[in-house]
Amino acid sequence: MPLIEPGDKSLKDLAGLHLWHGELSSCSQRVRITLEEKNLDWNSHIISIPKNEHATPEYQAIHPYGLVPAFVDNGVLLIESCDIITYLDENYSKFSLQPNDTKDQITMSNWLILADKAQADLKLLSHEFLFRPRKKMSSEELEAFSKNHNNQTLVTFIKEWQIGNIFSKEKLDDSVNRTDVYFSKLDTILKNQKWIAGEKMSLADIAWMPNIHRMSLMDWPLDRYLNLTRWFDQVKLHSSYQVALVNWENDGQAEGFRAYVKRRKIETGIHVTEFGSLAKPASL
Ligand SMILES: N[C@@H](CCC(=O)N[C@@H](CS)C(=O)NCC(=O)O)C(=O)O
Repeated sequence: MPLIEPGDKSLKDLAGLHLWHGELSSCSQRVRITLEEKNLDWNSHIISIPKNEHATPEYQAIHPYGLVPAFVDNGVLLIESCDIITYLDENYSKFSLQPNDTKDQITMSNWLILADKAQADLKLLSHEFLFRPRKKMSSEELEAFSKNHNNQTLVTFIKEWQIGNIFSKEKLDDSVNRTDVYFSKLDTILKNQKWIAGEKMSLADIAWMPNIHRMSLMDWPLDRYLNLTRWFDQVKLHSSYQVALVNWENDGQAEGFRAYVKRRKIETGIHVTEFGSLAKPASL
């Protein structure tokens, strides 16, 4: 895992664990869940994405791509959520989140890589099916964001999202299809074991919790995957899911998302189940 040389040199003097994170950010959620599972004390620095706090020069001197999360352990900066949770497990060995068996360890590593790959689809689907009610940026605000944020991939994405009323059907179909493939693969694995990498909860489960949670908010038909649904029910019983993910949502936020998803479907017919493989019956 590459160590990042921070633009903000004062980070090197920070003692303890520090996390720059967004309340709803899935990548932040997996780091918070790991910190909670490992019972570690940490310092919280909220970066509000809706308020574009990730576009400030100060934050971009911490995270070179202006994304959340960023993490500092006693002056050492780390980015990339799956790298951070792996680092935490390797360096804070109490309450290990790794399977004991080598085959299961490989499964865990593979699902961490896939969680990272799934991020672009999670982002597109979340911005389409959940985040549209966020206040639209004025042309001046969009211009300022484009000028201030150094991450051109993010700027292009945000412009496309802000300017249009809906992403292209092709993009939405592709993201739905890839997500459905991941969920179906997880469902198959979970047919014969309790957790993604064996009989013990591991980093692989933590990496995928935010994704399934996010899709449940957008009314993704999780009942198509019976074993994954059973897994999610067992996740919900873990206090780390409640403390580090659900409790960071504002009061009524989940209900607000669900109401929006329902209203949009009634008013416009637009709903995630109208796209890609979800538009077909589960058996086809
Ligand atoms: N691969 C990175 C992805 C980081 C990322 O994309 N973070 C999102 C939140 S989960 C973000 O900062 N988005 C900014 C935005 O949507 O404007 C990781 O796992 O940490």
